[in-house]
Amino acid sequence: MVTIDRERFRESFENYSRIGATANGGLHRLTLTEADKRARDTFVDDLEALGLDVRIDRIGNIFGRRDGTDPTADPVLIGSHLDSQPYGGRFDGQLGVLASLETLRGLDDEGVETERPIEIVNWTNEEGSRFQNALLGSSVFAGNTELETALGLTDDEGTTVEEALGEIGYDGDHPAGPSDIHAHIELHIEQGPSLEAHGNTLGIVEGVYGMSWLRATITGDSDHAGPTPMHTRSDAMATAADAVSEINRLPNRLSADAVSTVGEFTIGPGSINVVPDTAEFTVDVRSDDDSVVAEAVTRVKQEVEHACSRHSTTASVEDVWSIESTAFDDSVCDVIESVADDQGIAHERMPSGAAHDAKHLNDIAPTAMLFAPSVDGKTHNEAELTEWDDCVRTANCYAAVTVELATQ
Ligand code: HGY
Ligand code: MN
Ligand code: MN
Repeated sequence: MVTIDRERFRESFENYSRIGATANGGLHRLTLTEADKRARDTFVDDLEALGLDVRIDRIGNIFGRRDGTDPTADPVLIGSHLDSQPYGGRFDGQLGVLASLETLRGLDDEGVETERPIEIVNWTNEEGSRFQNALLGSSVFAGNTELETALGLTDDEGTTVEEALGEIGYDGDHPAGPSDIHAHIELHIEQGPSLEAHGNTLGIVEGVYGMSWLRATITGDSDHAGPTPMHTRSDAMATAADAVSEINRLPNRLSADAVSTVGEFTIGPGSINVVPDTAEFTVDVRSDDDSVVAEAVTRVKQEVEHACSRHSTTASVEDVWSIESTAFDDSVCDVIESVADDQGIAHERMPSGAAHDAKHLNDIAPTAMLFAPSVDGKTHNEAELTEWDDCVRTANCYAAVTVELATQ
């Protein structure tokens, strides 16, 4: 039995939360930036302090390996991500990485040897905010994204993933690709309202929604805001505004769980008395049902087209990134449920509307996730919060499931 050391866990969490901390109590720790480097360096130091064999792969994923009594056995993989949204919370990703670290520390405290090796991981670019292919490191590891494609992705300044990895010294040389894993579990915050609403402490995550990211670029014609009659304008901003309000209404017409989000929006030339000639915006559409996501993508493109015809503008809509919905492994979910029952933790089975690296691991190993409750469901927000009791209780469950899987 492994017990999470509550105070050490808290101290570790506060220590990492100072890296890239924002004034409002959140994190600004975009992937492969200086702040991400400092979090990575701290993580490597912590792994080395545990005497783990540390390796960094070609896409910058960081692994630590704790040997088992049977070094030939396939390992159990635990972990999550340390990168954050531009103004994200301290729990998204970080909770899972630090609960994994405390699990290994707890095993050492109690001198527990597991039959299987246990590996811990920090994935590169889970968030997809700076380089818009989320779950990047885990998708390369699982063989779902070519390494060269991933290394060639660029941010808004034109910096490639490869350059950014080199700048922070995490351009590892270990091959980045699938290896044999017995099972993978990820602890993460729910980032939604269900656990709190149902009075449950633990979510047993049975799957992840499918999703698609698009980028629409509208082209009009700049004109004077004064003498140009409304009916002769080719206004890119008015076109985008029309399309976005329709895109926001789309989910209700498609399914109960469908969602759409326009997260980025820019116009040009950006002068108070000039009719805008360019507008660009992103769209994120999701559902547990891949056919609903496909329908949403088709409808988004149609709404843009209709808006262009109303405003005499033109548009291009780029398919940026997508993943299919995923069903996690029943047997791993069952292990989580039986441990939660043993520990008397109120739990429920649920899907995840948020994407997670576990989605890719599920393609190469039996995988499932554990959720800790989010206060008010708030996340991707500096006010993101999970009560410390809930962090500790779910981490204890996570540690026990890890040991259970490592002795199978
Ligand atoms: O977009 C997501 O669901 C995740 O936060 N990257
Ligand atoms: Mn996350
Ligand atoms: Mn996130």
